[in-house]
Amino acid sequence: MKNIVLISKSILLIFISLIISSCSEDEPVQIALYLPVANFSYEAFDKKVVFTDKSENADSYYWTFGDGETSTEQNPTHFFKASKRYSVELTIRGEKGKTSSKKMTVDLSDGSTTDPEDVNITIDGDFSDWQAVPSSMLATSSIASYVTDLVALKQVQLCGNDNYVFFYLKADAAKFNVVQFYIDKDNYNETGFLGWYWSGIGSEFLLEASREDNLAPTVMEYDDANGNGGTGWNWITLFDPAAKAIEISQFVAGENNIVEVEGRIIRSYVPELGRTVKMGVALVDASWAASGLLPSKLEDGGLNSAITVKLP
Ligand SMILES: [Ca+2]
Ligand SMILES: [Ca+2]
Repeated sequence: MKNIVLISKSILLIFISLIISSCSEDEPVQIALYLPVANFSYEAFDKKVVFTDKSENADSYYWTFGDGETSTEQNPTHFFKASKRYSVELTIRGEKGKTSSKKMTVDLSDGSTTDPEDVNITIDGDFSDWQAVPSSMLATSSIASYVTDLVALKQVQLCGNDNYVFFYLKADAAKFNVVQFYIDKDNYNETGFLGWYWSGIGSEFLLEASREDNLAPTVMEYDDANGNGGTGWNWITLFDPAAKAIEISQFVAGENNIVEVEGRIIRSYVPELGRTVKMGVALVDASWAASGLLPSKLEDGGLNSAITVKLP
């Protein structure tokens, strides 16, 4: 259908050009040029990646996969050797040799990069909708049985869609005054704050919110220039609680001081989140002592890695 439209447009342009040129012999004939625009998507299955061309006006294709391999197929399937990040580039050539390129990072570092499914959570204090979240999009961390201190945080669940990162918390209300979400936006521990609680997480953002304030958070960005990407505590306040970067349900009270709450972090308040985000959640009690931690430390006391959540 598109081709027919393009052809008829071309015929029309040529026809008009002929009329113009027959009217005035000195005018050059105008011929429309359809410029190439490179684009593609991909789906990864472990280290096998299926690329789908989404370009416009391409006559030929040239792929570089970032591992020294190339292809001239329109829709190549490529097998990578390692589970890491590759910079893949598609260059297309169209009419009159015009070219266009598109570059994308293919991140195989966490083993699954299939296109995420859309998820949604209603912030209503009914937690049954979490069971409908596809397992590939749901990240859950529960307190380990061997944990004897920092026991206030029992469970965290995370998932996200284009607009929100949804969270579920289950905690001991007697020891839960402030929640801290440490967010590694780029899943890259050489940028951001290297916390004391987890390994392999370099947090760019910290959302710190008190229960009395309905979790209205102060959003802080790590000051890389003055913290030097290490463990120096140096954050810049981006938004104060009035910005309402978090919306929550009511706290649902259970037995033994347990409370449950679901909420959503508005993604636009935490800029530049990648599609794979690492997060750690800590609780602080009324005297500002750490009281809860998920993921928990390892059984030997060593640092655990953070929760990894997939976002669209
Ligand atoms: Ca709900
Ligand atoms: Ca980082």
